[in-house]
Amino acid sequence: MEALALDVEKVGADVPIFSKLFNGKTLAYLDNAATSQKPKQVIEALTDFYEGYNSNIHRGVYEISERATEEYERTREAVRGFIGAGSTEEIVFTRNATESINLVARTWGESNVREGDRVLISVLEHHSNLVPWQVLCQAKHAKLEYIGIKGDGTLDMDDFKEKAGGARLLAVTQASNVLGTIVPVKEMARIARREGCTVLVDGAQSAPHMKVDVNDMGCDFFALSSHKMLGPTGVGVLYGRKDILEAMPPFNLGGDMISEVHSCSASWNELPWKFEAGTSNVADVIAFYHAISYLERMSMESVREHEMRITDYAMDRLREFGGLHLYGPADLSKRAGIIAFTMDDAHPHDIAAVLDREAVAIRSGYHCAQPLHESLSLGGTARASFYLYNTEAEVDRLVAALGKVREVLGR
Ligand code: C6P
Repeated sequence: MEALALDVEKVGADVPIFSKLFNGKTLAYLDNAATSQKPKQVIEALTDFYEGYNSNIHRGVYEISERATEEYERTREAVRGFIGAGSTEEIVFTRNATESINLVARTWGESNVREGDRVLISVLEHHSNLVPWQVLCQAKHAKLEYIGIKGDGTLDMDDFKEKAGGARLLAVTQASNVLGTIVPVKEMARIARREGCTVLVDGAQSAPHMKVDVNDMGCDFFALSSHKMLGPTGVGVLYGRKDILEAMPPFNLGGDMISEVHSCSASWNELPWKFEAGTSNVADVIAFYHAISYLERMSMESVREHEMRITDYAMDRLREFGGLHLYGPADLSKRAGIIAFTMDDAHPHDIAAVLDREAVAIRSGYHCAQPLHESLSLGGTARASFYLYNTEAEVDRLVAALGKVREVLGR
């Protein structure tokens, strides 16, 4: 498919929520790390499904069910291409990235992590790539170890290299949802796998924003969420290398994931359906196809370039504003479009609440990464995060609204 030049205005016009008014103003939506807004192509696909061919999949031999099955499986093929996987057998639909990671912890982890093993994660991790491993390690009497970060917010590769030898699993994010740090997962996977360590990459904050190629990256597992990349909520993806998925026991048990069931025994369906028990989130998976097509039409390279430009502009404007502490790498090539910051004597929730009055949406708090905040001795941060539809004018609105925070809080 020929990529279109990224026309930010046109993308904005495709997203219906941007034509609504909030407090009499259009929305400056800067909370894209939490979830993205949806273009009409995705919203219309949901309506088309429910109005035109709503049915269950993999079961009916009538027209609308066959169409639903075809479109559901078409999304799987689109995801495969989007992340560079070798086969659709390696693409499992889940509810979100969190469930993808839990699936690995509860199946692969249950059968592969043993007493005394070491599981390696980083200080950057979101709770979704931390708590499942914490609980698994506690149950198995294994050791959870953290790779540290350096003063500039980048991962401490020396620390990683020291800890990689003999670890059972490396589970690491490709992009931090707080510092924006882009982690060199390809280099890490090469080192870890040479040491016989299995590698899981949390792609929740990378897949929506940059070109991802799981084969080139060399990971064993990769997790993402549709809702952060223009798609609907309720759809996640787990990529797993075929030989590993084949050896893993199923996660949930029930309809669709079985091959045969007798009163005292059952056998499992082929990949990837072995991991998709019960009625799937058919409509949302089908609509996710339109999100992927949309991103591919723009090209992930231009999405990344645009976000680097906006982030650069925002960092400059926020530095000029003064009195803010910005966290994460200054080097844009090592940073996703996420800026966490604090303002002296202003609680991050108060900042977000004042910004909301100006219809500027940001997130505040721990962002589900409390250990990271604790390691930085921070009680929370305010966070602006960008996507392909954000403009410099919206960054200007963020800065102007921060001026209001100063006025309101008397700083
Ligand atoms: N971070 C944020 O505001 P789910 O909720 O399963 O779609 O994604 C979980 C997840 C996993 N890893 C990383 C790096 C993430 O950033 C997230 C979600 C959102 O930062 C919601 S807490």
